Amino acid sequence: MKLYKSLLPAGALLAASTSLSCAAETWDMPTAYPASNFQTVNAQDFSKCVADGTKGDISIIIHPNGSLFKGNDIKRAVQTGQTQIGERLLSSHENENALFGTDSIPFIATSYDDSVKLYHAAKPELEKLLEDQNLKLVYSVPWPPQGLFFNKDVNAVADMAGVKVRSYNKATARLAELTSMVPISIEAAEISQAMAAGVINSLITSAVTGQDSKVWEQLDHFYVVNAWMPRNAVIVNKTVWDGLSPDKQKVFDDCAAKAEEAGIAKSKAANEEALAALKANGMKVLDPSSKLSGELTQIGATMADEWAKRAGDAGATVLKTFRN
Ligand code: PCA
Repeated sequence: MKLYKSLLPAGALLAASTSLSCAAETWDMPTAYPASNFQTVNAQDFSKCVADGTKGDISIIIHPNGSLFKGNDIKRAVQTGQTQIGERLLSSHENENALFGTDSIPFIATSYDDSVKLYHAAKPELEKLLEDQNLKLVYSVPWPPQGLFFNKDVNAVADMAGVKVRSYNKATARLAELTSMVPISIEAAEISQAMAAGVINSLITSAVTGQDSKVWEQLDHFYVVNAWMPRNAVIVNKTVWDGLSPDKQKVFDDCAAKAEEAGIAKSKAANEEALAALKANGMKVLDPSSKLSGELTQIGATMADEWAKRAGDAGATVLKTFRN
């Protein structure tokens, strides 16, 4: 080795050692949604932004649709360093802390503008919570507003009794309970199968996830309820983050800001496209009757009170900041 080194010109040695210390790294990024979904497309763009910004030093490989880790396991996998980075619906972890469910309080933030305002109000708290779990929040993008899919006319909450509905977080499960439906927790990647098998016959989700799941094969009604706009968050292992040079951290911050902005536009466009696809596949896309809408508003108020109790002072501060 010594002999070999002595044969190399000084410049070449320096170049060799520099490229060694910045050896290109490949990171794995599990996500729970299909490759074609707007969240995943946005993550691909983010990955490209990071690759370009770090001149190829960090390649982030996206593993969509729960293929590397199932949705519910992604946060823990990033936390424990089984993978460097991942994308997860944070409200699914509301059992750890009510603040993770801030984006799923019914009828609080149901427009994109309000979703962004609520996110910024909650962000300092979320960052603290995540940091305590060895995680760093990179960026977050809202899903389109949540509605209700059924295989029949539903004109009042009474029509929902006994319906088996897929749940994905505490809010969906609680809404099911308060409407006498039966909540069943199912990963997004398994919705189509669960519907085909008759395990569920209803969904509380966006038109986009309805389209991703080809919901029209089993269901025929989508009620545009605009209940809430849950968010996916991209999180990175904090030890990995702390190991990045300030320059690389800046690349991540810049790409994250771009991803948050572009993500909103992608979410809006995906919603329009999905609503059209539901109709094109024969589904009725409907506004809820005034009876149903009134009943859901009341249930939403109950859920908001329950959330406020769980979230305590920190939750109150978030809502106050949001409303100011
Ligand atoms: N799609 C995701 C979360 C909210 C949404 O619109 C899902 O159903 O899993």
